Amino acid sequence: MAEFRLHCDAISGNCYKVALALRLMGCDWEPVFVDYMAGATRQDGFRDRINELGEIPVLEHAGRLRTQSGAILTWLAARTGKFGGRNEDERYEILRWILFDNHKFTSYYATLRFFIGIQKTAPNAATEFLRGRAAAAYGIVDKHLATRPFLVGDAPTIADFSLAGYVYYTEETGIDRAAFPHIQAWRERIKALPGWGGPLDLMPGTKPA
Ligand SMILES: N[C@@H](CCC(=O)N[C@@H](CS)C(=O)NCC(=O)O)C(=O)O
Repeated sequence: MAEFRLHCDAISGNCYKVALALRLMGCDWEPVFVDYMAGATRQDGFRDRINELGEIPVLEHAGRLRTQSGAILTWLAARTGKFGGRNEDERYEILRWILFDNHKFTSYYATLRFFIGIQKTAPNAATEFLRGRAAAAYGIVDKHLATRPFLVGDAPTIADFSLAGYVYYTEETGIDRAAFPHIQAWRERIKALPGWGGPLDLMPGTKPA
C-alpha cells in the first residue's frame, strides 16, 4: 500500500489540488475513487467513517484521515519541506491566497462549473451572479499575476496548486479565459513543472463532459 491514499474523483478540482501537490512533491501515493457524482459523499457511511464534513478530498496517512485541501496542502508542505514558502512572510502570503481561493476564486467558479458545465443548467439569476463573482475573482488573480510568475515569491508554492485546482478543466462556463491572459500564462508555467499531470492523468473517476 502506498504511504498516502487520496480519496478523490477526477471531476473534482478540489481533489486535483492535492493530487497535483502529491505528484510534484514526489510522494508515494495512490488514489481511492469516491463516486462523488453518484452521491457517495452524502452517504451516512462516508460521513461517519471518512469525513464528517461530507466532502472530498480526504488524504489518508498512517491511519489518519485529513480533510480540507488548504489544510492538507499546508500539512504536506511542512512534512515534505517542499512548496511551503521560504520564510514567515511567504507562509503568511500563501495562507492569504489559499483562503481567498477557498472563499472566492475556486468557490464561485466551481459552483458555476457544476451548474453550467456539468449539470447543463440553463442560465438564470443564480448562475449569472456566480459568473460575475467568478469573473471578478479571476480579474483579481490575473492582475496579481501580471507582474510575477507565481502567486507568492518567484517560485511555485502550494498557493499555486490550490488556485490551479480548476484551471485545467475545459467545460464551458461562460467565463472567457482569453480575458485573463496572465492566468493562462501562469497555468502553462505550472504545467511545465517536472512531473506535472492533469486531473485525468492523476485521478480515476468521472470524466468531465
Ligand atoms: N473547501 C473544501 C471543498 C471541498 C469540496 O467542496 N468538495 C466537493 C467536491 S469538489 C464535495 O465533496 N462536495 C460534496 C458535497 O458538498 O456534498 C476543500 O478545499 O477541500
